[in-house]
Amino acid sequence: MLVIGIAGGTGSGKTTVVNKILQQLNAEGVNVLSQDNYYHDNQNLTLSEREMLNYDHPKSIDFELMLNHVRALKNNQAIEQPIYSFVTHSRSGDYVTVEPKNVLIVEGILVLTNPELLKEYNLKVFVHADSDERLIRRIRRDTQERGRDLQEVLHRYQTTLKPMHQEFIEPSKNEADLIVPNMKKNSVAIDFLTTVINNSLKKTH
Ligand code: UZR
Ligand code: MG
Repeated sequence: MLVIGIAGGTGSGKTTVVNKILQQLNAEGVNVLSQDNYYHDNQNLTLSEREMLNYDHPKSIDFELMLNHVRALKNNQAIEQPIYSFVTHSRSGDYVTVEPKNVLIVEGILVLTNPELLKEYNLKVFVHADSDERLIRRIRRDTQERGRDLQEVLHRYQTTLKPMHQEFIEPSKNEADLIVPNMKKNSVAIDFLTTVINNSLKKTH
């Protein structure tokens, strides 16, 4: 199995890059494990307490579970993945069964920050977009899709997202084998990526 880690700041367009890769590869053979489903479950806290938490620090992620799942899939075992809700900031209590496939993409802002997880990847990718671009995208997404208001988004960006980005996410770029620009058209970079993936699939299978 080929395991690919794809990180990048909030609003850098990781999901878009992953979707473009899926379009070019045989999507049947690819699993995507999103960090979004591996936030710690804070059911002991109230909703307003959970809204106050820092979701951009590595400690907010259940890396132990994520690592177990990556290793299980590599050992050809299916996993029960928790489903997480951004609305309630907690696990929904439902699970999806994920069967092992030839390619595993692990995607999320912090997936290149965990030393144990880094050892599991065959290819490490960092998606780059300038911070003003990322802020614009984040404002659009949070106001249009996540029901947050502008003041709330700006406050969170300034007090949490930006410092966490500088402390943890940006330095993890150093771990990357490949930096994919995602400011405008990046079809050449995507072609490189899918070629690398296809070549290593040919080699290992
Ligand atoms: P991307 N996040 C939530 O908003 N709620 C949660 O319960 C868990 C995570 C957000 C988190 C982070 N920040 O910046 C973002 N906040 O998900 C990362 N607030 O996702 O890479 O798609 O931007
Ligand atoms: Mg995303």
